[in-house]
Amino acid sequence: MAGEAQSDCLFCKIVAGDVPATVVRETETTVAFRDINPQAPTHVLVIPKVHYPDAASLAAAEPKIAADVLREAGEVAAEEKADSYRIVFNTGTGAGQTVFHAHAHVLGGRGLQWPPG
Ligand code: D5M
Repeated sequence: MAGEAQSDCLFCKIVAGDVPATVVRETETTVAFRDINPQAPTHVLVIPKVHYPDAASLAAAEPKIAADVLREAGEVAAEEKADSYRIVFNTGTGAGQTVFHAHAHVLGGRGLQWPPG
């Protein structure tokens, strides 16, 4: 059913505590943890606890939780003292999405180029 944990999903396993992660924040609806392959001094992933394959499908089904993810991304940036930062939702393999559980990348702590590659 939509939103239910998927047994083959890495980020559902992190939510369940079955795969370790360096968690920096947790709320009733979200978990934020450090990316295993950081691309900037601050590189934190914010995920909803419910499973949706990407940010747009999350927002369509659970707009409040999608807003929770965005708010938590801002809280992470504030805690990391990143006054300039980028929130990225890679969507689809062509855009570099490799984990099909909605997640926001929060990147900061260095200058960020535009446009991204
Ligand atoms: O982003 C998926 C991101 O997930 C990518 O930057 C690596 C990160 N990742 C993968 N496995 C882990 C674990 N176990 N802990 C923390 N971070 C992880 P995408 O936008 O799908 O390419």
